Amino acid sequence: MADQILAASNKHPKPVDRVFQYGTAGFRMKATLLDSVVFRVGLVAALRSRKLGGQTIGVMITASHNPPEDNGVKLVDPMGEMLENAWEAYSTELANAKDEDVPKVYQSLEEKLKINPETPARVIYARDTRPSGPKLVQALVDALEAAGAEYTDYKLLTTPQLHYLTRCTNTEGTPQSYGDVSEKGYYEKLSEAFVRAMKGKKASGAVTVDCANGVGGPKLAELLKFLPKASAGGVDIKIINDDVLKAEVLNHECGADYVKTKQRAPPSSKAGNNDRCCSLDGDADRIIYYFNDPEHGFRLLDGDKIATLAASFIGDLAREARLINGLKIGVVQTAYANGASTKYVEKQLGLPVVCTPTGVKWLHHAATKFDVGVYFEANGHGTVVFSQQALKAFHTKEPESPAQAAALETLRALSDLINQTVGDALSDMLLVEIILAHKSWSPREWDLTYVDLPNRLVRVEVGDRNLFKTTDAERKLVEPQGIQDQIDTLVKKYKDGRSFARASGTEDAVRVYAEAATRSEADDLASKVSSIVKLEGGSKQ
Ligand code: G16
Repeated sequence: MADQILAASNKHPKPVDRVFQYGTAGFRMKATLLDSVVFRVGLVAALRSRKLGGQTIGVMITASHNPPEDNGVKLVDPMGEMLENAWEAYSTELANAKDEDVPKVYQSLEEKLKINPETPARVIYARDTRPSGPKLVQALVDALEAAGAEYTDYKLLTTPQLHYLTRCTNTEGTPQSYGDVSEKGYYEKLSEAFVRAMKGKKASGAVTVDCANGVGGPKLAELLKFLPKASAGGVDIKIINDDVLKAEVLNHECGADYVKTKQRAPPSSKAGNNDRCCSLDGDADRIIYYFNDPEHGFRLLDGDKIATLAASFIGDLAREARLINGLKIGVVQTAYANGASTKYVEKQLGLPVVCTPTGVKWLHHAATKFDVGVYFEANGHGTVVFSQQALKAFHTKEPESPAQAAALETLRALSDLINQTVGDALSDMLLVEIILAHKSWSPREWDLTYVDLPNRLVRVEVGDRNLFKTTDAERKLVEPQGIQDQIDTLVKKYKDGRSFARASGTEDAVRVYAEAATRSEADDLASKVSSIVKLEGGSKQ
């Protein structure tokens, strides 16, 4: 096998002087630099599958919210979760090996991890709509063939669909079966659950969905074929920004990341006052809602607002179903969560909040400690996970009234609708639509649940982002030395001020977040902290 790996690897040479790192969501960079990385990730996928006794591993080729010329690759573990932490380091090691050392590093991992090379290796993969995708897929296939892995190409998928299919593949024919192993199975599962959860309720008005000109566009169009029409109990879903043929428009002035960071609707939006709108990101794992308030202007309903909406709704259902005392419900956030949302969850909803570093893998893990773990990053990446005990209770509790029976049925439907593997913009959108229909809420009523502290997110380009090291769930910098003291001194000068800086794991930049009692204070704090970061981070070459 070593000879095959070397011969195949020679077709995918590593760019000299490049150091690669498995970041927040796998490897991300300019697509032109990624060929050798994808090849080597293919080798890791084969090793990981063999290590897990031939369970299927997923590989997703996407750069999600990043610009069209970028691409990325990440691995999905058997139950649809993000790759186990230790394996990120093995991936990084193989990605950085000299070309001629690739077979040696592969074999040393095999030995170190006690992997039997005779065990079958199984991999499934998919990609988003970027033009660089097909060539990178070829690099992946070359690796899988050299490593003797079986593989299935799912072509174009959203990232959460690939996570879903990975879990379905590994649970097929078992009592834990997660669903039919097909893209169609995904649409059927979501639409059936949606119909059950909407029973007797009616959506009000239309929702306009900005698909970031990414893979979410065609996939949402496909999902619509399975959902009931608005006249038959469905939602009127209007799709915009679904051009996947013009590569350069992907994520350009549209999509969830644009709306969240710019705090404005895509310029192409033609939505009127109070119209319900949402934006997906380039691979449809994030969603942000918003609307234009005639009095207050643009209003953002971000991941925090989706989390609080979901937590309060599921909490109410659990109460109606008389399950509330037996279930631990909690919310998981990151440092980016608006301070007002954390306060609302703790004080108004009376639920515990856990803060983790950025990256779904951290949030997901923390959420599984609850029976109902609601996790969302403020940028709209999140989902709700249910423990086995919660699912059992939804299915076995004997209702004593029609209201209790209805609450239990909605809980069962939600547990089928919500993607248990990872944040999924399509499933999350249906969840929000269901909740708004149940509550007969417009986006304005949802927005009024609590008032966000004015905040600002700034992307600061520095000479070396790796100089910035954090602690306390990324809320404090330990390096460069002395920088946190400067930030602390500044923050004290602002009412309700809070600010932090951390190196991005998907972009070559440091992100600075600031919030304060007023818009001008939040902007001022963000700009001052950004200046400190720029100074300490060195100038860009
Ligand atoms: C990815 C991760 C998210 C993270 C985001 C930004 O999102 O999956 O968990 O919040 O990157 O990360 P960072 O601030 O480290 O750049 P996506 O949608 O790009 O896959």
